[in-house]
Order: sequence, then structure tokens, then C-alpha cells
Amino acid sequence: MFEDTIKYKKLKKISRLLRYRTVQTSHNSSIPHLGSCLSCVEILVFLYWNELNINPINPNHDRDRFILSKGHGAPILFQVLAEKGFFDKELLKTAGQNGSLFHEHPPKPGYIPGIEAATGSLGHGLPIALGIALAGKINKKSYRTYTLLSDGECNEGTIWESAMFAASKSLANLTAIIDYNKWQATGRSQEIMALEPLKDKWKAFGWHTQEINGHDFFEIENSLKNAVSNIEKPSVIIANTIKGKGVSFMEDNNNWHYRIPNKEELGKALKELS
Ligand SMILES: Cc1ncc(C[n+]2csc(CCOP(=O)(O)OP(=O)(O)O)c2C)c(N)n1
Repeated sequence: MFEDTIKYKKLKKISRLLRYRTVQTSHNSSIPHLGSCLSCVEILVFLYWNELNINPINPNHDRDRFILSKGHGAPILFQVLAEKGFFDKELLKTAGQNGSLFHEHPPKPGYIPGIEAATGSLGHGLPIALGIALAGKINKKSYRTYTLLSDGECNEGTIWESAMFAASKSLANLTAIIDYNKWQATGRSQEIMALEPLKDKWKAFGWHTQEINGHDFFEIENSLKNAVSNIEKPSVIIANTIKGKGVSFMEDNNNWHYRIPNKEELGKALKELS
């Protein structure tokens, strides 16, 4: 328990630092989707610091795969990869500029170390992830595949076709996490196209299902452990989150889906995060 407390303290510190840098980079580069990035920080930090079998020095070894299906969350993934040492942090200063590799979405593999798939058009990361998981199963590889979806993304038909396919192939080596912040680009997810009862839907599609607080490291850790120990079905973790988490005036305020912080807002946000 004591060890867990130390571990979670460290993860909280990293999360705060990455939020700070993401807000700052959004201001400098005019890249949006801050609310979307801030809602999934703890999930990404836990995965990259505690869960994934990865090696930034040799990124293409027979590693676990992570696919950011909600590709517009790329700015936080770039911060994570830089902090893990996949590339020089200084490169992120070019974000948003002509010729930079760092824009709104992850590019195709081969350009930025650690990026496994070009995403951004919603509904495509899960199909890519299940293809990688299926290949791993056929080839008897030990790697696992993880993917992070968003709730608005669950409006896409490809998600449900993939859900059916992964269950029919018993892809227990696949874990999908849904960043369930209840918002999408222009409004409340439940009002735009009702998702509820979301957990029951995934269960009906044949998935091992769990629901957690997506900002709580203890719950994230346990749910990932449960996903690994289930050996029959693909797993989905519905992570309840707050869009804009960590900056008081961005929390649960969907204007921050597209808005870029001005100088004054940047100062306020960084003060809260420092
Ligand atoms: C196929 C497709 N349609 C539309 C968009 C434009 N778009 C970008 S983000 C977004 C919705 C964001 O809401 P959600 O998916 O719930 O993610 P959140 O930002 O709330 O985490 C949309 C519709 C897109 N990226 N892909």
C-alpha cells in the first residue's frame, strides 16, 4: 500500500507536468483539443509509466502496441512520448509550424518514434488495434494491444463492427479504454446520439466490461490487471473522466474543445498547474 502511494504520487506529478506543457504548447502552436487532451492524462500516464512493455531506445522491438483511436488527443500523446524519451522534447517547440512533424493528429508510423498508427478520423483506431491483436494471436506473440477511444467516437459504425469482430475472434489480448468525458465536439454525447446504457452495449457485444474513475490511478491499475487476467474476451474499460480536467475554468466546459488559451488564460492555467 505504501509503495502504491509513492508510485501514485510520482504519477500525479508527471500528470501535472504534462498538463502544464500541453496547455503551453496549445497556446504557442494554436493547436486545439485541450479539453480532449486533459481528460485522458492519467490513463496515458499509467499506461506509459506502468503498464506497457515498451522501449523508447528500441521502439520497434516486439512491444505492446498503443493506438490513440481518439487521434485529436495527439498533443498529450506527443508530450508523453517526449517525456518517455522517444524523441527530443525540444522538437515539440516546432509544433504547429510548417515542416513540423507535430500537428493536430498522429502521423503515419515511421515519422515520430512511438506512433503506431495515423489516426484522427474517428472510428479507425479500434479496427487497426484489433488487426494487430489478431496478428499477435495467430502468430502466438506475447504482446498486448491497447487503444484509447472517445465517447463521441462510439457513434461511428466501425466501432460496433470491430466490437463484434474482436469478440467473435476471442481477442483477449486487446484492451480498449473509453475516455468517457460525456462531451463531443458540439455538445453532450448523450443528446447528440444516446450511448447509454454503454456498458450493457459492450457486454452484449461479447466484451469483458468494467467501469472506473479515469482519473484514479488505483482504479486504472486494477482495471488493467483485470483485463489482462481475463483470458477469453476482449476487454473494454469505460473510464469516467472530466473534459478539461486539471484547469478549473476548462473543466466540463466544452468551449475548450476548440479554443486556444490567450495570454491571460494561459497565465491562469499555468499558475494552477505549477
Ligand atoms: C470521422 C470523423 N468525423 C468528425 C471528426 C471531427 N471531430 C474531431 S473531434 C470530434 C468529436 C470529439 O468528441 P469525442 O469523440 O467524444 O472526444 P473528446 O474530444 O470529447 O474526448 C469530432 C466530431 C473526426 N475527427 N473524424
